[in-house]
Amino acid sequence: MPRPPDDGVNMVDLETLGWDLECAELFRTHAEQGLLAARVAVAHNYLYQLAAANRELLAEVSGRLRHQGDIAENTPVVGDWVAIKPSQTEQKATIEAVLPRRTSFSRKVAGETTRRQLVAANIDTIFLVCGLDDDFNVRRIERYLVAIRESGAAPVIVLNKADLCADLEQARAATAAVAGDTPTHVVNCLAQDGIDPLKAYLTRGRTIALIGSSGVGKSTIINRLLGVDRQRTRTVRSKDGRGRHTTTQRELIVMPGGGLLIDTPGMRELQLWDSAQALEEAFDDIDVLAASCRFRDCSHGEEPGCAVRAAVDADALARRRYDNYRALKREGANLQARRDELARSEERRLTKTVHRSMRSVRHNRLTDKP
Ligand SMILES: Nc1nc2c(ncn2[C@@H]2O[C@H](COP(=O)(O)OP(=O)(O)OP(=O)(O)O)[C@@H](O)[C@H]2O)c(=O)[nH]1
Ligand SMILES: [Mg+2]
Ligand SMILES: [Zn+2]
Repeated sequence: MPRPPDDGVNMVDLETLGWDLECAELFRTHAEQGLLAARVAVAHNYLYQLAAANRELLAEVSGRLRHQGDIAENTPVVGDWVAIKPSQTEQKATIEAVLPRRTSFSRKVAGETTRRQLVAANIDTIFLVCGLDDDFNVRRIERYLVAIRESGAAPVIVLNKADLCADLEQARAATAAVAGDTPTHVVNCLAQDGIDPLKAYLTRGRTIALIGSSGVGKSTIINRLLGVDRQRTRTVRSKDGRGRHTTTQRELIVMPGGGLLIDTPGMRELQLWDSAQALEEAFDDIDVLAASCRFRDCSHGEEPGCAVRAAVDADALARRRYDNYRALKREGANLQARRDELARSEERRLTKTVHRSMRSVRHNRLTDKP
């Protein structure tokens, strides 16, 4: 829960939680109905821990909301602003509406299912945390940057575990080659090195989510920023327990000095969801080159006159970046095809249902005739 460690009474106002004029505008009709605003701190299966002005409370989604409209839009996730009706018993409330999201970080559900999973909402900045140990991988950074761009939040790259890096300059250069204008910070949590520059992002009302693979040090960074060990981190002994997640829930934490942090469990794999546009933005160097391709719809594969491939051949564009771009693009196209197929079969199902009910209406009318 958003519990400033030095503050038992928890005196936070809505602005501290990120509320602003835009929120107020979106909330206007709910306010007119006497509902209160709160922010989702933790989303359990059916129960939500909320932070409201000067208090925390538990809430459930109202039956009406659960059965109306779009499930994804109406299912609260961490970071969401919700309209609540407090109940008589002070601590419990019902969620009557979820405010439209300003930004949302999502990914495709792991595995074969074609479903989107919303990770967090209304994030301003995302710290993409990477470990500078053996696990360091710039291709993964490229992939995450596409997903972050898709979310609408501003990316910041945090290279952690600098103490475990044999060649820091090389790692920096490799990151710079894929980062574009994304700010990059190098951190060593053990020595508390590089933490202060991160504090500059913690301004009042700004929401920062930390994402990245398991074990890269997201929770450790939060503890360093807080100055107390609030988040559980992986113990040194279980270092070999690869793939085990120490953080198991997403959680919004109110920072005592201002700003909000969202800790998230590490992701084993990040599959992109809606990446077409974000991909072109994240690979804007390729996008610029593509303007000189002979064909406007050049896929930068086998077509003649491809400026992107020419740049690769001339060593002006790294081959591995080009390969990753093509792989991510293929992944996006495959997903789109599956989503289209799903939409078509849903449509067929609907059409069938409509026809069936039309037939039965017709049949009833005929039999009803005197
Ligand atoms: N050597 C070194 N170890 C670090 C550093 N930062 C964190 N660690 C260690 O890395 C391990 C994993 O850190 P966590 O903060 O639990 O990682 P996490 O990203 O939160 O992991 P999940 O919660 O599983 O997603 C812990 O044992 C930390 O002590 C660092 O800068 N250098
Ligand atoms: Mg963690
Ligand atoms: Zn081309």
